[in-house]
This record gives sequence, structure tokens and C-alpha cells, in this order.
Amino acid sequence: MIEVLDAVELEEIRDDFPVLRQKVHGKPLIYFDNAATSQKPRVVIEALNDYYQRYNANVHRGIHALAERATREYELAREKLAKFINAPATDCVIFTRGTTEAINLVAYSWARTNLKKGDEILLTWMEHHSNTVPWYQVCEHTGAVIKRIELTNQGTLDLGNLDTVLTPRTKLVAVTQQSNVLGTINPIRQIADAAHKQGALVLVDGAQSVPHMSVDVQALDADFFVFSGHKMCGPTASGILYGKRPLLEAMPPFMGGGEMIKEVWFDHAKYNDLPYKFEAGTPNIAESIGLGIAVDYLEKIGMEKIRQHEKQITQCALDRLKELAEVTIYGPRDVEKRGGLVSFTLGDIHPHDIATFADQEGVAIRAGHHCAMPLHKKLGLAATARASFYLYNTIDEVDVFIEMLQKTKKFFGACPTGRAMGY
Ligand code: C6P
Repeated sequence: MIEVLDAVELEEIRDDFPVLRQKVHGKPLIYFDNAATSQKPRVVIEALNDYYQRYNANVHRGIHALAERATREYELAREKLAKFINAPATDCVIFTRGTTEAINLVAYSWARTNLKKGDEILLTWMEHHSNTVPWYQVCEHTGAVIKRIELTNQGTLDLGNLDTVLTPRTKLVAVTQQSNVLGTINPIRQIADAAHKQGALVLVDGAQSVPHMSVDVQALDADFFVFSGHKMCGPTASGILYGKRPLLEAMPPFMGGGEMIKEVWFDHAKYNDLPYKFEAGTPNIAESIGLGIAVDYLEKIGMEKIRQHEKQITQCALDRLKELAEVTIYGPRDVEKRGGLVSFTLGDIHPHDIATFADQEGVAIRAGHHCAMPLHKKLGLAATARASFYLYNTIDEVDVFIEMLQKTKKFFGACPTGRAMGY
């Protein structure tokens, strides 16, 4: 049986998020900017307070009671994160400040060491700048080149010719599990199987998937898997890099400093074991502990329930947006193939005008290129407006959002643009 959140549970969840109970410009806040960052439940805020008020200390260094407790809680968080993504071993889970840092770690440590002139890095047109620019930098450094998997006009990946796009020169496929603009959920296992057949590795950007669905890095056969804590009810500056053990063991450290060494002599050093080899300096202790608490919170509700809830909200938003004749929606129509966000344009009204108008009505959405400029350029767009949902959003909020768009349309007057992609 498919489990969904009932009205009572939804109200209880909303009560867990202090920030939601406020008015913005005199209107009840509707927070539809969850793809940028999610709100934090009280338990996570309290976990940060608790660390600073009761056991603030550095980890893996001190032998006093506070340091031992901080180390215990930090390592417990790592265990929770490993279990959450079904990592085969806890020490293959590295704390980072987020997706961007995790991808840069792989780009600097693995790619710069292993790639050479003429090698190929396969991206898609829907990648975030975090999964684009580090690879441009790798290419500048090594002489490798970027190739891209094309899109269908439904905003899904065109995998028809995957076997020819992948060549013996492809060394890495770096792909998002869910697009932050189109919402598209990509078939990672299919891509990984094809990549592995050619001897290429696969890095999966889970920034927009891990907060919203259950993820199993072993079932996906991802070589590297990265995500951010702040999009999944956790603190800012928290995140994870998971990598397969032989890869992580062979990689040189990303940064040098304290903690990442076993011993240091006058002119050289012996590096530490995993995961510490990649956690130089004092880490983001409070944030990583807070992320562990966020995982407890999400697991208690259930990732399947969260996904089902978001599907309902997204279906409602897609259906109701179509009431606006001038609207163009980007990405797949089928909620089975997309996550809980909708990017759209409303005739020729500038998306920034839509977002500004929305703000006046208490509705927080994002407008712009969403750090995916190649995709917007490919679509011939300067910007889109984006509403992105999470476990605490409601159908009633979608109704207010649509009313707000009706008002926006009336205020600005919208002329249809007949966009080629989207529907
Ligand atoms: N996207 C958005 O509004 P960081 O900033 O490191 O936590 O996450 C970067 C990132 C990487 N990949 C994807 C698919 C993302 O969506 C993001 C962050 C936000 O869409 C902020 S630009």
C-alpha cells in the first residue's frame, strides 16, 4: 500500500518548523524555495544549540570528556549518513561543506591525477554549475574534453545513443540524479551500467534527490555520490562525498593540514586512513552532527511518504498551472519521472517580476538561471521561475500560489511566447 501523509501528520510536521509560522509582507509565508535550501526542524536547531552549549570541543584530538563526546556524536552522524544512503562502509563517507565542495574534491584529487589530454568527461545539459565548472577546470588543467548527453523535448535525457556517446576515451560520467530546473529524475543505474562497460566512472550529484527520495548508492552502482545537508533539513555547510573504497584509497588528499596525516617528518608526511585523509583541519562538527539529526527526522517520517506527498503537490501544481493559458512548464509531464519542483515561464513576464510579485504575496519562489546557465542557454531562455516543494508544503498553498499567478498575469499582462520546449 502506498503511504501518504495525512492531514494530522502534515500539521504536526509544519509545527516542527518554527520559520513557517510567520507572515511576510502581512501574508502567511508560503515557502516554495526548497530546492535552494530547505527549512530546519526544531530538533536540528536544538542539536546545534546543544553542541555549542554542552559539549563544544574539537574532534579526534582531545581526551577530555567534552572532546570525547563531540567525537562520538560526530562519528555517530557519519554512521547515520552511511546507513541513509546504504553505503557499504562508514569510512567511505566523507563530511564536506556540501555538494560543491564534494565535487571539487573529486575533480582536484581524482580527475587531475587520472585524466590526460584527449580523455572525455561526459556531462548532461541539465547539470548545475557545481557539476560543470569543476570539470571545465579539470579540462583546462589536463587537456581532457567535455561532451554532453542531449535532452529530449520532454526534458529527459536522450539515452538512445548512449553507447555511441560513451567511447573508450570517456573516463567519467558526471550526472545529476534530479535536475534542479527540469525536475527530471534520471535513470542512474542504466547510465552507470553503460559507463562501466566502457571503463568510465560515474559521479552522481544527489543534491536534489537525497532530500526527497530514498537513495541506495550500491543499487545505483555510483562510484562517487555527493549531496548537501542544507537541502534536507540539515544545517548549511554540511554535506557528503561517498566513494567506492578502492578509488578513495588511491586518491591523493584534497587539502593538507591537521587530521589528514598519520605522521609528519621534516620534509614529508604519511597520510591518514579513510575518511580522515579527506577531512583536513577542524571539520564542520556542529553541522555534521546536525545533519545526522536531520536524517533521524526524515527517516522517522519515511522517505517513501515524503516522495508520495511531493508527488501529490507537484501533480496539483502542474494541473493548476495549466489553467493559465500563457504558462510554459519545463520538464517531464509525468510525476513518476520528476521530483517536487516546477520551473515555468508566464508568457513574456520576466521571471524576476513574477518572483517579486510573489514575494509581496508572501510566496517565496526562485527566479533566474538557477545556476544552470548552459541549460537555460540551450532552451533559449534567460531565466525561469521555479516553485520547489518539500514535506511541509500543502495543496492549499498551491492554490494560493495559483491565485497569486493570476494576479501577476493581470497586473503585468502576459503575452504567449510559443516556447519550443516545455508544455
Ligand atoms: N542548487 C538551487 O537553487 P551546494 O550549493 O553545494 O549546496 O549545492 C550545489 C548544487 C549542486 N547540484 C544541484 C543539482 C543543485 O541543485 C545545487 C544547488 C540550488 O537550485 C542553489 S544554486
